[in-house]
Amino acid sequence: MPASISQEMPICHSTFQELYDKLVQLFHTNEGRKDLEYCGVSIYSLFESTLKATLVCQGDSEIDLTELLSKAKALTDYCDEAILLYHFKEVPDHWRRMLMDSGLLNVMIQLKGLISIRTASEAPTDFEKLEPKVQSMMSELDICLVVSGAPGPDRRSTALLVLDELQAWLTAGRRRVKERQEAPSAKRLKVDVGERQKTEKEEGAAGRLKYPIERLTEAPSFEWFLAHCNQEIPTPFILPKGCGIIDEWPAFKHHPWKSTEYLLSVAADRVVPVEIGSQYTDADWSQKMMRFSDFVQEHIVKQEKDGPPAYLAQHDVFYQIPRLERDIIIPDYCYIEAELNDSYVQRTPQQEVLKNAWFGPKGTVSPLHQDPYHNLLCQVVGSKYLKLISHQQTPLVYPREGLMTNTSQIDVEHPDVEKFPAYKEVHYLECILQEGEVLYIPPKWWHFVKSLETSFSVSLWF
Ligand SMILES: O=C(O)CCC(=O)C(=O)O
Repeated sequence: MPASISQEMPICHSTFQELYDKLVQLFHTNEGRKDLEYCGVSIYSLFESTLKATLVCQGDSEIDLTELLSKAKALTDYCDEAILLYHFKEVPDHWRRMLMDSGLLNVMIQLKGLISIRTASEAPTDFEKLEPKVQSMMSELDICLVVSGAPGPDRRSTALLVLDELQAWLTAGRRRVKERQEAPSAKRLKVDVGERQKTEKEEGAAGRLKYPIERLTEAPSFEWFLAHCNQEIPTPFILPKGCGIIDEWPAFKHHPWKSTEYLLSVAADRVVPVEIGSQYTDADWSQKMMRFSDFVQEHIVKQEKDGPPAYLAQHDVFYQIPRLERDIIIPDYCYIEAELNDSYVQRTPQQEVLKNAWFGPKGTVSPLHQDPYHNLLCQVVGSKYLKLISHQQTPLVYPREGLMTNTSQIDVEHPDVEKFPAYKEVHYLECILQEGEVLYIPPKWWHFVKSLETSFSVSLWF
């Protein structure tokens, strides 16, 4: 992670200049972009000539900048089209590289435009004028980052630095505007994501569970955990709050994920993939890229009752927003290197721990499915109900055919036992995973998950 230019210092107009200089440095020679020639001579020359013209352009001519911007935009649009022609695993590197570089060039031109608006950004009106420009610049770059995967030397670190600094600039600007608008006594209380629904929480429900998953009283030793995972059929268990596994995560302390104010200060203007619909097995389910602040305002703070639920699900938000990665600490258990067997047939790519965020309002559902890895599901905010079924009983849960064989046909909340009679015989385990707890889910165990209130969890697959 590159060092932050601004750290906690007041953010001013010089942020734009520093980021622009960083991009000039990145594109300083064409060493790192020889392979862009594979995109064809016309695209490659359009990129190189636009870059050259950007570097020499004085920035005070709006016409020049508008023309340059439309060329950079044409390049990103062209790359998007080219990428769509391939299956996502087969997109040639040069198209992903060109998309990332054109996205960065696009930012460079817009930064030049911002630098030339010689306003004192301390004034709220100036900030309000620049805010939408910075927001749209960030959205465009974020989409290039997510779609391209940011290949190429220093591209990812540079794009993340730009996004992080612009986010800090916006957050600081908004704080200043708010401070000016509100007398200290009139300051609104911040809305904590988990707080509002506490009364609705299914108090005591844990006691009513029929087949509860075992809750350990303390963290087991590393050796015990390894031996447990190496069993032919390891069983799930819960590591309690306070046992020291995740209690020290900054996400519970000085960077509280419970606080929408904190989350927005880190990621308000980032664009993230959000699932829309009751569950991914439904016909009307879809995914869309959404500004994080819109997702939080519409689906977490307001908890829109009308319309389909939205879920930021199974997304490696930590790769996209490394500042959030600093809020978690991967437990040592994830590095045990358990033995492969019939249910654990493959390790994660490069044996890395696969981290995913699951953030959504009350009522999000992950339908009954199985995953190939050991999993520590860490509950950071709110609580979730989970039903687990061992893979030995796979025939009783009627896996789907085709591309979704890891997903059951059973609607756990309303099982159709006429159509799926064997499901009546299934033995299951269940739990309400509370804030601060960690659930171990063994490989291939079927699991159904429903949030009981606003919830933010992190799954760690290993
Ligand atoms: O929390 C959820 O909604 C699903 C979690 C999950 O499926 C997993 O961790 O593998």
